[in-house]
Amino acid sequence: MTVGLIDSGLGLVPTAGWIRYLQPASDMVLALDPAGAPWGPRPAGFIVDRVLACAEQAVLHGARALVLSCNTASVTALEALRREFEPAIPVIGTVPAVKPAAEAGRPFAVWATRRTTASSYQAELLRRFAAEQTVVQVSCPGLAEAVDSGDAGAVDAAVAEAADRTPAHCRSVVLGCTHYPLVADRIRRVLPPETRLFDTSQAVARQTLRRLRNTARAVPGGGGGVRVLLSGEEGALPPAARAYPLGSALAEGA
Ligand code: DGN
Repeated sequence: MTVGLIDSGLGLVPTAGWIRYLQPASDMVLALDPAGAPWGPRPAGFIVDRVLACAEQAVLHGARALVLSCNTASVTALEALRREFEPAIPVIGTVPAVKPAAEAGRPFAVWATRRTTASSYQAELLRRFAAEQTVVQVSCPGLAEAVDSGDAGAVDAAVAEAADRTPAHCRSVVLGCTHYPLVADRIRRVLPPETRLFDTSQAVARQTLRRLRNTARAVPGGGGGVRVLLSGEEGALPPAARAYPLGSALAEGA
């Protein structure tokens, strides 16, 4: 059974890593959109088109479940993706880990792209789960792009800027963009040591495997293969690909 994961860039790596860890035999198709990245600053229609194009390619290459491994795209294009592919192909979205952070009972900040922090989806998520909490939204312009680029200086600058705008009373930070867990160590360095970080990569991987088990046509097993699909003529992987777990699989699959 092949899982298709979709993101503009390396944000799909943490969830792909968890899927591989939890079920090593899963085959995966990773559909990246380097020609359209970054999605964060783009208009909604653009994001919907790119997500649907990535999904189509992933399905053509055998995906029998689709994970939209991007918060920006999930708050923008999840409905369109579901309309197009469900119920034949289950679609799993990714939204910031507001619920577990709120349940931890400490004031928290949500770091994400501006499109995510400004979305009505996010507003509703906060209203439902964090009404009694002190929540601060911090948009992090340029951070996802910096992660893809592998430029540590650019990552540190964007992280420092976000940390400056995070009030001291926030004792947890939700990493509300799938790229950010890849630089969690650099983020930890600039936050007070007791700060808890939340992200959804493990939960989304578990949910994906659950959905697959519940799909009547699910066939267990596979060879644990990874296939990488890249948009654009050149089809270039984000420069930082090799720096991360699964990066060598990404490089071999490309
Ligand atoms: N990884 C995406 C997210 O979770 O919001 C951001 C991708 C981008 O292109 N900015």
